[in-house]
Amino acid sequence: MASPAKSRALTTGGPTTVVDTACPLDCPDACSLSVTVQNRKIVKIDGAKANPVTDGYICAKVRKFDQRVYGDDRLLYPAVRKGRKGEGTFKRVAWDEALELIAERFRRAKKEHGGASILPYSYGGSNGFLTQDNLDAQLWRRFGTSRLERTVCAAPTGAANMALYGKMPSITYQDYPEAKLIILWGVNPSASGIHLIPYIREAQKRGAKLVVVDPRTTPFARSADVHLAVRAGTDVAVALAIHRYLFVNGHADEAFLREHTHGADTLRERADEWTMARAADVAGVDAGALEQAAELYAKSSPALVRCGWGHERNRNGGNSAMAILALPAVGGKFGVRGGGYSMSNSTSWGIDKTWIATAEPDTRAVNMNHLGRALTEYTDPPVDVLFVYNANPVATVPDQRRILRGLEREDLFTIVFDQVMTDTALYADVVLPATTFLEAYDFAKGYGPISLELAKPVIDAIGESRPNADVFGDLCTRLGLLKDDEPTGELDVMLKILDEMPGHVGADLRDGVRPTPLYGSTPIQFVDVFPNTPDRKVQLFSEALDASAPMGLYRYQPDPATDRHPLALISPSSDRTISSTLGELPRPDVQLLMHPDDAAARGLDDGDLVRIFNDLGEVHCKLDITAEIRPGVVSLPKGLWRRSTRNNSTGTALVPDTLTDLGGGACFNDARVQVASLPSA
Ligand SMILES: Nc1nc2c(c(=O)[nH]1)N[C@H]1C(S)=C(S)[C@@H](COP(=O)(O)OP(=O)(O)OC[C@H]3O[C@@H](n4cnc5c(=O)[nH]c(N)nc54)[C@H](O)[C@@H]3O)O[C@H]1N2
Ligand SMILES: Nc1nc2c(c(=O)[nH]1)N[C@H]1C(S)=C(S)[C@@H](COP(=O)(O)OP(=O)(O)OC[C@H]3O[C@@H](n4cnc5c(=O)[nH]c(N)nc54)[C@H](O)[C@@H]3O)O[C@H]1N2
Ligand code: SF4
Ligand SMILES: [Mo]
Repeated sequence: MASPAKSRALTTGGPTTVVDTACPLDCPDACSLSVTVQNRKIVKIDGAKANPVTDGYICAKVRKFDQRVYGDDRLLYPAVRKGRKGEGTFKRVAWDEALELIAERFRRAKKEHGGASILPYSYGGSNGFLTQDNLDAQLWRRFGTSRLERTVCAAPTGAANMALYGKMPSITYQDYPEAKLIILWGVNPSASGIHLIPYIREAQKRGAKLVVVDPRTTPFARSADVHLAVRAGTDVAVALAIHRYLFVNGHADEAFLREHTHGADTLRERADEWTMARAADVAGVDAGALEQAAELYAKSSPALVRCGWGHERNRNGGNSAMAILALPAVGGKFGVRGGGYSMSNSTSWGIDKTWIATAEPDTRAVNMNHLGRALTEYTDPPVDVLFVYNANPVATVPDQRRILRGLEREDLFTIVFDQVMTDTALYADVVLPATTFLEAYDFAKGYGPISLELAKPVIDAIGESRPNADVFGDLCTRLGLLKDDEPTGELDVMLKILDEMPGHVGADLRDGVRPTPLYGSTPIQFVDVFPNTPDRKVQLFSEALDASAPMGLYRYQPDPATDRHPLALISPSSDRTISSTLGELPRPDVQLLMHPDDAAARGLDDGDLVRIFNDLGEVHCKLDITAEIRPGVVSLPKGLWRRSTRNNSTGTALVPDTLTDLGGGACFNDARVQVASLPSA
């Protein structure tokens, strides 16, 4: 059995060492890091030059990651609940006792209601191949627990990319300077992937035009040639109007459509209703500006569209991604460096997880966006045991109040395995302390560039924290789920993964910390890489998807706003957290961004305390009145912890748990709210 004290490659050789590693957090960049350690303590976290894309500099968030490593919220020991659920009082116990208790509850749940009454809950955006989907997967699969559909992010864009192109690798950061036109669609690299900034600036310096589609005036929107400040959730109309423009004005690449695509006629028909005037009206933008964007797209080559995630987080998210990603096929933009589409390359390594030996059983599947529902309503079987790791759902998943009601259930046994005492961990029956990426190994995935790097421990594990593979290996062993020759912990799993990586990748990673490109150079779409569809053609239409979307493919579902709740609340990435990670650190007052017209209509002043509310919940915070957000839309940062507002409630408390049209994704930006001044107490 793996022991917590397992020896690992440590920083030795004098009181000050500089250790190279990489950042695995959920950010497309995957920076190489250089960490200074003095007397076994981290004193500085900085960028390293090993990764040419991240070029030696890092974000302010990770510079202060040591505040998480050594912070007051860090979990140091396993512990079991003493007080009420949510109160946060725990009693320290030994690992052995905690894991025995968990194993016992697993056995009991299986006996009473079957394995599916156990719900494992993880997203793992900030986790590489070593801290997710190996021994944890073995545990869930072999014990026969419920399955989890990981849909909180990228499900709609992923479904669209899969349907159209079979997830063909997309344009990487390095090729942006080749583009003559860049469209940033629902993406804000200034917060969410800062190493893309210099590549876009370089393209602009070389004369590229820039179009930004975003309800907010992001830093790039300020320097854009066209900024379409759309109403949240209307992108499908805007993209279809551009398609119509291409078709009607003879700019569609008919030869490419004939040779390389199926279904263009249906797309053409469905786009036809979206005249510039109609789309502009629905999206709340100027028809002239929309036409200018379409014309720029028609006439520029190489033209690159970056399909972000901001436009996917609503009822139309799947169709929005379909229409955006279909643009380069209709416009004939592939086949040149810098032309085509650019999005997450998180599946572009061509790595199938051969190290997971057991196939997924056919047990009940739970959509992770329905956690609250699962905990409060599911009966066949009920959720008796919830095991949360690599996620903080109280802060990050729709319908916060319902999730809290579920977590308060006395008959629910909740395990939270995390680095810090998160909003979710406060409700645990057992908390288990996890190592951070500075205390364990992982493979950091660059999904902007396509790279893999080895993240390695730079200090000893803090307290009694342990890496995921050790803990899941230990649980598997206790439950008798592993065969004699199978890996049981972090180091042997790492070696196994290295062995099973394809081609040169494993060898390169063994060599140490440096980004491993998976292609000879950065791939050009339709030259180096092609759709991974059965006949290598683009599937612009699919009957099956058409039947699965509530109103069909390339269709727009109207805005859910009502007279009582007329404002769209969005919650994009901020420069303070990665999702909710680092949200425990002190921060200035949280502010709701609101346009001056909306504030005036409500008699609100800058700095006022306000309540943001709908039928699901309410949030109290300060108001920031700014023309940087369009009228009708208000914004709170994503990933807030409950303590960071005035009433212990955050943006997700206002988010319905409805699902996107394709992919079953979260509709964070379909929150419709009203805002009023908060009467002072
Ligand atoms: N600093 C930081 N970096 C991060 C993260 C983080 O939390 N913090 N998270 C990481 C993760 S998990 C992800 S998925 C990515 C996300 O990175 P992005 O793709 O940048 O996604 P978001 O931050 O959700 O939103 C991007 C933009 O979409 C806009 N937007 C909102 N609704 C709409 C809409 O309906 N249409 C359009 N066109 N735009 C809209 C927002 O105003 C915002 O400027 O970033 C990653 N990087
Ligand atoms: N309102 C709103 N909410 C959103 C979004 C939005 O746009 N608006 N966007 C969503 C998006 S894009 C995403 S990706 C999700 C992400 O949501 P989550 O998956 O919940 O991501 P995090 O909040 O980063 O939480 C990850 C947790 O895993 C822990 N952790 C990290 N590494 C390890 C490890 O090795 N072992 C263990 N045991 N634990 C570890 C961290 O400490 C952290 O508490 O949030 C979503 N939430
Ligand atoms: S979060 Fe992104 S920018 Fe920051 S260090 Fe990690 S990879 Fe680099
Ligand atoms: Mo995400």
